[in-house]
This record gives sequence, structure tokens and C-alpha cells, in this order.
Amino acid sequence: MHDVLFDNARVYPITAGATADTLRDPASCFAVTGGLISAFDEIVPARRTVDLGGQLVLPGFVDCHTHLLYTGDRMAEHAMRLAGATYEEIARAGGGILSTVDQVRAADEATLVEASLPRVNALLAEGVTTIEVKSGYGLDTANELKMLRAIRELDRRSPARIHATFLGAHAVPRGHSRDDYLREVIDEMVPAVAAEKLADSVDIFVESIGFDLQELRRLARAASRHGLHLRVHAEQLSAMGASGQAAILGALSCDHLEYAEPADVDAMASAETVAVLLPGAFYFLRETRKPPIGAFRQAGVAMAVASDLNPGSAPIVSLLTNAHMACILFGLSAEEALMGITRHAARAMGLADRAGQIAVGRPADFSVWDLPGAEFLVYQLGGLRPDAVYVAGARV
Ligand code: DI6
Ligand code: FE
Repeated sequence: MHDVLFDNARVYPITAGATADTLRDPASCFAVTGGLISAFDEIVPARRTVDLGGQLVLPGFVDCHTHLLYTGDRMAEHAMRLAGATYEEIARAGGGILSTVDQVRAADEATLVEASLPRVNALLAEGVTTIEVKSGYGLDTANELKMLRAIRELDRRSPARIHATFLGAHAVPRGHSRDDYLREVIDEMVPAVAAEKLADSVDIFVESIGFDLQELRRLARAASRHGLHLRVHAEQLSAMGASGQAAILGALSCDHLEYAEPADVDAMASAETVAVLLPGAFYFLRETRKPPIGAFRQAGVAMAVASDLNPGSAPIVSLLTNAHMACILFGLSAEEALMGITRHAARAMGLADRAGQIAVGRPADFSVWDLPGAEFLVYQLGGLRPDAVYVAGARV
């Protein structure tokens, strides 16, 4: 006997080979038992039936790259950029990431949670049930651990499933040499994060204003020694070969990728590294160089789409807006964008078998929509809200 049968729906499972046809040929029902999908496209006996009246059902969306834990804002920098300054110029002048670091260091854990919970709730309200949140605005052991504990508290306080990524290697704090700081990241922070099980993955910003390839290799070795996955901010502002290198090092994902080159794409294809596209940051920083979508497609590299939600380069609290921008700005198809915020995003987080799909044995995380078709989500921009969101089979 199943717990609940959801019947009379149009269910888009977003399976491996999702194509335009999959989107046109939805299943009509599924069952939930003990918080998991227990039957799919099959009428089964259940204690309760919910008639969805022909509504659309999609897997809970997955925002696989955010920096949503922060306090304060960077509106002044935004004004500077509107007047012509670049993101790098502001960072080199001591603003940028380091100005948010000052704010985050001054806040206690509870303040960070209170400031960030509305952003989590806004994502959840549009159907995002799994969210990755990075540290990286602490930049010393105590403050990085404070951020990661605050992220764990966000997970406790919100119905959404929140997973932390340790991004100690986001920038070099004032008053430190790069080498000393990276040593602290590797020798103190990574072991402490692993010991307290505060993160699933380790991330690093490889860039002319961030860290270099040799530092990426050092951090990757430390992550692997401590059983943490590797993810990398790569090729956002310049071509450094970081994505190719990260793929060889076994990274789950390379993120941004505007400047990725053919050798990077080949290495990512061979290693099955996911390409995480962040069109919101591209839009907000008025970048012009686009990631090599055609090459990723051709090489069979899975493309995820995420918000990069952060106060500096992407204060955009909407994954659906990013999916829309991935279509319009980067040329993804509707199916690619929907795969990008579900199945492929789950893979980028190392959750390939736990999120992003409606399939037997997986958590019953889904949203219900009164829309003519799934493609509508990347057609209309704004004003879209699901009628209901479920996490582990419970309406939230
Ligand atoms: N790239 C980004 O887009 C974010 N971090 C990074 O390494 C931006 C973070 C910020 O500006 O606060
Ligand atoms: Fe980022």
C-alpha cells in the first residue's frame, strides 16, 4: 500500500534523455511512500489520492551554485559599474568580495541566518527544493566555520535541502600573502571542515584576481585526502586552463566558463565534469564573451544552470530567471535549460541519484504548476509561481 497517489497530472520526469518529445509526452501519475517516489506512471493502491486536475508536475529545481549566505549589499559598487568601472577594477581597489568579507566577519551566525533565510524562501517559493550554498566571505578559519555552521542552520530552518560548499579559496584576505593564506586553507580549514562534516565539496576561484593552477592542484589534493568533492570557479573573466585542469583532477563541476577553450571542453567531456552556466553573473557584469555552448553540446558535456546568487556579481534571487537567461543569452533550448536546473544541476552537486528527477526510489521533491507546458517556464519571464511545492512528499 502506497501513502499517496498523485493522479491526473502531467508529470515531466526530466529523465536522462529528455528531449522535446519527453516534454510533450508526460506521465499521468505517481505515488509517494515514506517521502520517496514509490511508483511512476502506474495506478497503484494508496491510502490517499490527490487529483491534480491536469496540472503540470516537475522535479524540485536544484540551484547548484549560490553564495546566498551574506549580510549587507554592494549597491555602491553597482553604481560604480554603471558609471563604467569593471568588476576587476573594484576588486583590485579593495572592494568587491573583500567588502562583503568585512560585513560577514562583523555578523554573528544568527544574523547571517536571518539575513539569508528570505533568499532561501524566495527560491523555494519558485520550486527550488535543493540549494548549494558556498562559504568564502569569512577568509579565516573561525569565520569560514561560522559561515558553514550558519549554512547548516539554514538547512535546519528551511524545508529546502541545503548543501554547503567550502570556498575558503575565494580571495586572499587583507594583510596576508597568498601562500600563507592558502596554507591556512589547506592545513587548518579543510581538515576542520571535514572533521565537523560541514561541507560536501571544496571550491576555488581560479582567476587573475583569485588563485592560480598550481594552487588549484594543491587544494584539490587536500580535498581528496579529506574525502571532499572538488568544484571550481573557472574561466569567468579570463582563460587560465582551470577547467581543463579541474576536470583532470576529478572535479564534479566547472562553473562560469565564459573563456573555456577547446582543450578544456575535451577534458571536461572525458572526465564527465558538469559545466555550470551562470548567465545571471554574465548579465549583471555586462560580460560579452559567452561560454562555448555549441562545443559543450557537441562534446556531450552536461550543462547545468545556476543563479550564482551573491551580493556582488549576481544579486538575482531567481533560478527561473537564470534558466530564461540561459536560453536567451546563451542559446540553450527549453529542454536543456530544464535539464540544467534539475538533473544536471544535481550531478554538479554530487547528488545525481538524490535530486533533480521524479523517479522511483528518489526523494519526492516536486512542484505543481498551472501552465500549458514545461517550456512556459523559459518563455514567460517573471510572475511564475507554482501552486504547490513538495519536499519529501510533504507540501511546504
Ligand atoms: N565569482 C563570482 O561570480 C562570485 N564569486 C566568484 O568567485 C562573486 C562573489 C562576489 O562578488 O561577492
Ligand atoms: Fe560563484
